[in-house]
Amino acid sequence: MPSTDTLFSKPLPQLGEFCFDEQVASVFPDMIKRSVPGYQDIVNTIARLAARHHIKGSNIYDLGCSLGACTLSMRRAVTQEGKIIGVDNSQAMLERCQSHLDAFRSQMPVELRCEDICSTDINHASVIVLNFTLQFIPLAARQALLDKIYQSLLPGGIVIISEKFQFEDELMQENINALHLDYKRANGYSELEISQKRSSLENVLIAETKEAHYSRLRSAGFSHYQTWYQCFNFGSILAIKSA
Ligand code: GEK
Repeated sequence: MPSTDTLFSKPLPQLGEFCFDEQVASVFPDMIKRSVPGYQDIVNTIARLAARHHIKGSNIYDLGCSLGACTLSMRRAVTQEGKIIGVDNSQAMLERCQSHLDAFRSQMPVELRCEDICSTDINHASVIVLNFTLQFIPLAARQALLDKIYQSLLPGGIVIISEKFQFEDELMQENINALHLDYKRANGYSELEISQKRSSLENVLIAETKEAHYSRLRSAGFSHYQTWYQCFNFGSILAIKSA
């Protein structure tokens, strides 16, 4: 049974910056399911996209793999020869990820790397996944990361970028954000939990508009991209490198 996320349920006098430590890793499946609308559908569809676009013998990258939800679902879905590389800079996440991987048998090799995704080597890739990871990368480093991703993709390869979105229109921002807060309340989070988590994430999770993501993808070299999923202020973009 996954543990319930109660990390922000008591008043915390010293509210530090959110980080992916052992405490967060231990409740992560519950936290992400109750906070991100559509998370499970996105993970399931990423596996289908990977199965459809993987090129035989090439690498699949899960950047910011956390406990390996996408790695595990892609490992089940992709049947031809290849390799999955999961990268995360949280050792606590990767230790749990490895035990999840060990719990199931598979022909598909998986390598886990405890590295910063901005400096990790990416090569011979046909599928690269950033499932709610880019939002934690410093703004100034995002273009270089997308440039590296474009360069390392084989023709016909894909990148999937799932993110929390910001909206330029203030009224829409307010209203769509309200829908997300209701989603969290409906999933059992109290006002205290919601507000303490928001403060702790303030300078850590930097959301951008879809237009900012599209513009970055264009600058990197992509000419085919589309948001394939959106629920409230959370969504996922698919970009394809021309064959
Ligand atoms: C999932 N994809 O379940 N380098 C490597 N990892 C990083 C970095 C970095 N610079 N910055 C943050 N991370 C997963 C969910 S969670 C999303 C991804 C969330 C890692 C961080 O340690 C964490 O594991 C992950 O990115 C973000 O499909 O918590 O909302």
